[in-house]
Amino acid sequence: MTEYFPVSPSRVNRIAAAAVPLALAFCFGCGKNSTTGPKPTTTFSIADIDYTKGIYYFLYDPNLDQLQIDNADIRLYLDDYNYSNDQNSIPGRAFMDAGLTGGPTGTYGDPGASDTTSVRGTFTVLFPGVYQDYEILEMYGPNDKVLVLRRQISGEQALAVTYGARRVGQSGTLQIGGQDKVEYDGVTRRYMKLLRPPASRVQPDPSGYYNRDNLFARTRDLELKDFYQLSAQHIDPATFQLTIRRGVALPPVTSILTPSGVVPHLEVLGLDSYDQSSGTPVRGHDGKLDWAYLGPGNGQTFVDFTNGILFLPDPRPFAPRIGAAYRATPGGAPLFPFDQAVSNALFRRDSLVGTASTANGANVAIYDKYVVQRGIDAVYYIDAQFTAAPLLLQHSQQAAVQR
Ligand SMILES: [Ca+2]
Ligand SMILES: [Ca+2]
Repeated sequence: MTEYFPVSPSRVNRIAAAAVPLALAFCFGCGKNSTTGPKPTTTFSIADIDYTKGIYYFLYDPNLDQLQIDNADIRLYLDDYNYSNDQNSIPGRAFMDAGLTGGPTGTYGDPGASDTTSVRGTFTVLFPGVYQDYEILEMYGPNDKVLVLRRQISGEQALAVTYGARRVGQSGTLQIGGQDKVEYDGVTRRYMKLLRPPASRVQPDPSGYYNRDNLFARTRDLELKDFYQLSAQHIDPATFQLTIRRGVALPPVTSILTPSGVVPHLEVLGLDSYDQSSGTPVRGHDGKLDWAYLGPGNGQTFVDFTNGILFLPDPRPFAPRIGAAYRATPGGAPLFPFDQAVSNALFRRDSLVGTASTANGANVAIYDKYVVQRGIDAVYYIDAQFTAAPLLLQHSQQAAVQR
């Protein structure tokens, strides 16, 4: 069983604010009938290991800090590891945080104030906007903002950011990075907060797993691991069905038998926290996908039907960092208070916190193993069934054939 532990009042308020009763932004079954004739039903499966990588990032680690940031104060920088396009780039030094962002005072580069673990590079500013380089999402509420990049980053590329912020519960403002400092070699570098270091800087421990004792490995928590691409666009919501299965057995294993009854994986993964059978969402479970995100107001559903993207609210849906195993001392504070608060808000009767061989076994490997092997490490599968508009690529292929 998932354990529920008290979190600090500020954390409770933080998540409670995000979990306001869910506006019925989208109505399943209310879709207009297609006027272009029946479309074929697609069945799509994706393994737990195939979460989207290199696209979604927090602006700071919500397990370590809590900041209010105006979007207008954000400056995002990319070192694309390509020297041929550096005409409009600047030298930069990006620092990671082991605790509070930029230390207590938001100061980078001072060993007495914050960690000096950092990477130097040649950075180009990225621009916000629907047709630009990135956008800001708020599925975890207005404080814990999420960056979505237009282009995936990988390999030796580095992502960094500067912003003004207010630390929740404190007065005054912080300037996180943005200072230009002349360094030991005479080069003036802009100090930044590191969001993603070059891959070669993030090394596993001898067991083959990433370990938070490696400071660069901590930056891995800035990348979200709970988005999945459904390889479809313009999905018809009225046709959308989702199940989550363990393994490849027949009949498929889509639930967990617990002392309190059968708990579908849909609820275990945090996608069924409301009973909507009466038309008004109430806390509980109806065995059906909830309509909206945990987050408020923005009208986003768990499924972005237009772009074919599934969001699972738990930061590590297939191995949540919650409960007794993730507290420093028995009964003590959670090591990952944000993860715990999200889980508490999900209200699920069980979650994947067990050892690998148990019915609610966690799959830690997909998040922390250095070399993930599909045949060994994929355990859970997301199965979606829907009708959708043909992808643009298919259109162009058909057009080519017709010519
Ligand atoms: Ca470059
Ligand atoms: Ca539901």
